[in-house]
Amino acid sequence: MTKAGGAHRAGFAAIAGRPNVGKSTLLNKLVQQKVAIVSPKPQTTRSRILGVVTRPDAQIAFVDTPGLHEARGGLNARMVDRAMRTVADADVVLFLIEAGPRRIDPKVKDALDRVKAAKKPTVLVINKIDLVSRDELLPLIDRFRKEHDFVEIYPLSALTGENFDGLLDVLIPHLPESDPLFPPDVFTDVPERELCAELVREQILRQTSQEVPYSAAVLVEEFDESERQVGPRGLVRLLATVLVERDSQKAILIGKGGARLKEIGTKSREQMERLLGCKVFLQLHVRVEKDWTQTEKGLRRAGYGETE
Ligand SMILES: Nc1nc2c(ncn2[C@@H]2O[C@H](COP(=O)(O)OP(=O)(O)OP(=O)(O)O)[C@@H](O)[C@H]2O)c(=O)[nH]1
Ligand SMILES: [Mg+2]
Repeated sequence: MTKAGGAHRAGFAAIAGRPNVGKSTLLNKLVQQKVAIVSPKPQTTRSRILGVVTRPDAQIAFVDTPGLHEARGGLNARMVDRAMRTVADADVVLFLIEAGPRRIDPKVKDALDRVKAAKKPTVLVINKIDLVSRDELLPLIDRFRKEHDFVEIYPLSALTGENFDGLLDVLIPHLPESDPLFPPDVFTDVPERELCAELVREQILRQTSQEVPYSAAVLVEEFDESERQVGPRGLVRLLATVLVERDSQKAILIGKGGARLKEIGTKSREQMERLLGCKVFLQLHVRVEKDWTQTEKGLRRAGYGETE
């Protein structure tokens, strides 16, 4: 079914920008599901995460990306590389910034320069407008208008939903005429076990500090659905390993008498139960994989290999 007279449109929209500006929050708001983890720390997202929005007249496959930052090799370089590849493959790009000072941070300008080089129709989304007054917003819009020929400048708050409703209508005209790319009930291509691994990583980001979150990866070793059914009697058994880079990080993660790991397990299990719609039995182990963020072998072991 299409709008009277209009053809159906479908395509990919990349969500790009500096770390921590709210890209994953926006994706979850668009899809009305928690497909991407969110935390107050930068560099939360490490891979491309698809979230599909289906309407009668259009289907938009949004792709959340890791924040664009000055990466020096290893995992960080891989993250930025993935973000840029997603931008290169997109039909339209949402370049996200946070509402804030009128002066443009050189790091934001660097990130914008990379996106501009992809030569895609780009919407500037100014997020977090709940944190600023209208008087602060207008000069910012003027300032960014001089930086690039954006197809639109769109201020909103992904957190409160302020001014969110018209965003899809801004994007759809930039998608090609096409039949839907995904069945109407599909909202992501990330497998459930990956989503569960990310929920553990989210708790690590929230419950540890300094370098620990950046040295941790989560691997689901077993995902046993043999007792799965919807409701309180269903059960999924999950065995996950947290990789860290050093013994000292392992000790921090486990905590006194295992308290930290227990709390990470409890919180992520609650989230998994919400996601899967049944009970979850979660076992978490911690293993040291020395300097895994820095070597190709380590990245592969942690699930961030070249082709993954
Ligand atoms: N006040 C306010 N906070 C927001 C808004 N959107 C996101 N946040 C907060 O900003 C922080 C970062 O959000 P994320 O969605 O993880 O940011 P991201 O751009 O995906 O970050 P990376 O994955 O690290 O690149 C979190 O604490 C969010 O709750 C918003 O509209 N208003
Ligand atoms: Mg993110």
